[in-house]
Parts: sequence; structure tokens; C-alpha cells
Amino acid sequence: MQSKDHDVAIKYFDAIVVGAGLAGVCAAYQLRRSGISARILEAGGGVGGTWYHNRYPGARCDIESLDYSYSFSDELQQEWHWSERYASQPEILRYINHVVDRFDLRRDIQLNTRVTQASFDEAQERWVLVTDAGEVFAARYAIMATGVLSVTQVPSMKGLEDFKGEWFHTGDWPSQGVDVRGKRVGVIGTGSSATQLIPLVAEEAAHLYVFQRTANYTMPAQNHPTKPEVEKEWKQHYPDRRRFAWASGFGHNQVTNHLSGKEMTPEACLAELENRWRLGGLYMMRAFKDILTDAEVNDVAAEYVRGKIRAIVRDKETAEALCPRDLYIGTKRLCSGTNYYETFNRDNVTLVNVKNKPIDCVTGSGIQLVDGRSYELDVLIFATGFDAMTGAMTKINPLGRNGLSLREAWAEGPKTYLGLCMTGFPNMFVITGPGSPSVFSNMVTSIEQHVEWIVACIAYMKQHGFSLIEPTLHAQEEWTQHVTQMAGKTLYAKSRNSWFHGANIPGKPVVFMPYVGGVGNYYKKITQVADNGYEGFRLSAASATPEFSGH
Ligand code: NA7
Repeated sequence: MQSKDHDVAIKYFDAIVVGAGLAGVCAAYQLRRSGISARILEAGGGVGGTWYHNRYPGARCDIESLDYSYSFSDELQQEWHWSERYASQPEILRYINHVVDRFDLRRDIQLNTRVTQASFDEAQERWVLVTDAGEVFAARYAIMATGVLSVTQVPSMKGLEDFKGEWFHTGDWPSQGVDVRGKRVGVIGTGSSATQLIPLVAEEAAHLYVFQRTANYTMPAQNHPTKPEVEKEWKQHYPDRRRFAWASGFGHNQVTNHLSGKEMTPEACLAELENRWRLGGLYMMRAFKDILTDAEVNDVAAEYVRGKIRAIVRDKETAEALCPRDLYIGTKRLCSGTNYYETFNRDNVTLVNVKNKPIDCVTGSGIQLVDGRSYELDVLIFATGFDAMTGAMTKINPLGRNGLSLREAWAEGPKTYLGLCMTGFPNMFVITGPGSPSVFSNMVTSIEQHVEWIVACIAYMKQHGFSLIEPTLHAQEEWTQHVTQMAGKTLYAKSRNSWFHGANIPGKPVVFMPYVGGVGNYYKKITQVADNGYEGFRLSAASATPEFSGH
């Protein structure tokens, strides 16, 4: 893909950022601050990425918003008020738009622009990116802020094209909303999106059928309006809070119990679990230091949650069907919702267990299972997840050195150095890529750590006259092995059926993708790599190619 192939003017920048979600917006801010010219290309009609597209009712963050927010400007964190403990999608979207306007970033962002091709021009030492409108951009650096949960997965289902009602995916929800009042609605899936959506749809629908294949664990979010004293305390101590998050295991301020479940008496375990249930949401995952490494300890927590489900759901058969089995708690991502289990006590809600009798097809009027049972529906909602962590990258399928495609390079699973860069793809950076803490952390912390590192790297290269940076094959292989070894010490090694492993996408290699070694340890590692002159990378001196300056 050379410029002469295109009868269009090429637009040159130091860096092209693909995506204007939380990562792309953070990159826009930091690149501007460092005097690196950049254009941010965003496929959506607005900024926000995940928070732009996931507009389904009940969409909400499961990390507390005081934590799930940028730390790069103290003015910003002091002036912004989060109305609830866990912000809803509209509030997060307002926040991202506020950041864009407050720092005048909109002029660097080009909306409604999907990057369809990216290839490395070796002679010119630059990335050439082509958009769906045929525009061509060239830049020394390509920064992929394409998101980790941005490519929706609608399972292939016979007959979907014949369905006379309307159907939607939670991750691609219409901006005008969906009117389910008085309608018969089906929801396929019982992951995080479904558990947030189901209670709200149930309040409006004539009848709601929930098609569940795998029961997952759902914690009560325990959401509430932000308490003024909590906000005041955070704002007084924001620098300490952020430092703590950056050095912590998961990139936030949730308190971890540092005791093993085995060191505690059954009474103490129960008290801890009760406390975690009261704290709500993902706090359960920090109940014991070994909850994700010791099967017996994990089962204590799992059994506790099963007990809660049995206590909440009145119909015994439904309660048992909602109880997760053969699933370590947390190995499919823990869900956090409000009134999820309570919703199954409503007369207009039916749980349809499709584990052993799966959906056979969609008919003109609804859903039919393999045993012949059928359900008449007006609206069908797919809460069926995403091609997580790698989908957006392999969809663009960048071509690196010698035409090496990313799909080829990742045929056996994603391989990266530090989750940031790939051998054969010089000067390409991935924000929160596979092999970094990413989805296993507070995404905003991980995004900020990556953006800080990438922008400092580009500045270093400019300062020292380097034009190319690329990980050595050895460093990449070692890191990829390390990521797998770390996961091997956890229960994820025994439970390989989640999107963390790519197992939800037919044909995708089953490999655990995020780095579980802890956000703080990871940050130390990438800082050390940079401090040691980018250990594990090959840096090459600038050729005759002139530096680009912004347009
Ligand atoms: P998830 O967590 O991937 O959940 C998808 C759900 O859809 C899950 O319950 C799946 O069951 C179910 N599913 C997928 N395909 C089918 C078919 N063919 N039949 C029945 N059920 C199906 O996606 P979410 O959007 O909820 O959450 C993604 C992340 O976003 C979440 O983890 C947070 O990090 C934010 P399965 O478990 O595969 O049996």
C-alpha cells in the first residue's frame, strides 16, 4: 500500500491514534502536551469508545468512579463531580466529552472515520493508514487505542434473518434507545451486560425470557449517590489515592484482605464474605489473598454466593438454575448488578436454561430450542459479548515488516512485548493490549500508564535521534511465556472457557490474554525497561526520512 496507489493527498502526522475512547482521549491529551503532532481517528459518531456504543439500559461501570477517572490533571479531578458511586454510561460519556472540550482536544479528533488498513512502509519508516472513506494518513507512530471490548459478537444463529421482530446487541445499542414497553423480550446471555440490563428491561417488558447458558456470579453493586464526605476525602487525598492505585494489584483503591482463606476460621471467613457482599461489586474478588489461586478457598466464596442466590430467589428450581456450578468464582468475569437475582421473583420474568438444551434457531416469531420448545418474541437482545482484547486489532489486521500480517503473527494467540508492542511491527503501540494488565485492572489506570510510557518513548526517540523501535523476538517470547506462566499459577489455568481466553469466539486460539502479575509490578517493569534504555527493544537511528510535523 503505497501513496502512489491512492489518488488522494496523504496527511502526515508524527502519530496517528486509532480510537477516541478513554485511551485515545488520554493519548490526545498527552501527545499534545509533549508537542507530538497527532490525529485521532474514531469510527464512531462521537468520542467515548465503549462508553459511546454500550448504551443499553443499566450500562454502568463496575469500578468506583472516583477511581475510574483520569489522574493526569488535578484541576479536572477536583472540579468533576460524580453523582453516583458507580457512574452510569451517560455520565461517563458526559465526562469524556467534558475532558475533550476542557482540554480543547476535539480539533485533533476526526469522527466517523474507520481505519480499514494499516501497513508499515519500510522504506519511509512510517505507518500508512487508510480509512473507509479512502483517506490516507502517514505517521511515524501508530498508536492503537482500539479498545478491548469493542468488537461485538453475535453468535451465528440459524434463521436470524427471518426474525420479524427487532434485534440488538448490547454493545451496539441504538442512540435513540429501544422501546420494550409491553413487548415480549428475549435476552441471550447472562454476563455483565445482561445482568445490568435484565432488571430494567423486566420493569417495562410485558414478559422477559432470559436465555442462560452458563450461570455466572453476580454481586450486588451496592450503588448509591456519591456521599459528600467520601468525595471530600478523595479530593483531599487524590495524589495519595492515585499513587496507591498505580502501585496496587488491580489499579484501584479497593482493599484486599491479605490473609489466605485457609488461615482464617470459618466464622472469620463468613464475616469477611458478608463484609464483601455489603461492600458490593468486585470487592468480593479481594476477599482472600488466594481466592484466585486456591480452589478450596475459591469454593468457600462460591458457596457463600450460591447461598445468597437461594435466599433471594423464591422459586427453588429457578434458584438452582441460577447457581453457578463448575465455575470458579471470578474466572468468568464477576458481574455486578442491582436487583439481578430479585428480578427472577417477578411474574413476568422466565429463566430459560439453555445449557443442555441449546437454542436451535431463531424463527420468524422468536426462539426455538433443540427440544422443540419455542418462545414468541417481539424484541431479541444479544448480550453475548465481544471478540475481546484482540478483535479490534485483528480486524484492522496491520501489515508489518515484509508484509507480515498481525493475524499471522497472532495465529497461535497474541504475542507482545509488555502488551505494548509486537516484533515485526515497528513503531506500533497498543494501549492495554494482550499481555498487559488491561481488562484485569481498572482500565483507566492501565490506560494512563501505557499512554505515559508511549509518549515518553516517542519523546526519548526524538531526543536521541532514533527513528524505529521494535521489540526483539527474544524479549517478546520471554514476555509472552511469562504472561502464560503467571496465569498458570491461578485458577484461570483450570477454567479456560471465558473471553479472557478468547474461548467465546469460534476458532480463536484459547490463550489467557491479560497479565495477572499485578498493575504495580507491571508498572515497575515497564518503567525499568524504559530507564534501562528500552531493554528488550531494538532502536535504530533515524534515516534520511524527515520528521513530520502536524497539519
Ligand atoms: P460476556 O461476559 O462475554 O457474556 C456473554 C454471555 O452471552 C455469556 O453469558 C455467554 O454464555 C452468553 N452467550 C454467548 N453466546 C451464546 C449462545 N450462542 N447461546 C447462549 N448464550 C450465549 O459479555 P458481556 O457483554 O456481558 O460482558 C463483557 C465484559 O464487558 C464484562 O466482562 C465486563 O468486563 C464488561 P457462556 O458463558 O459463553 O456460556
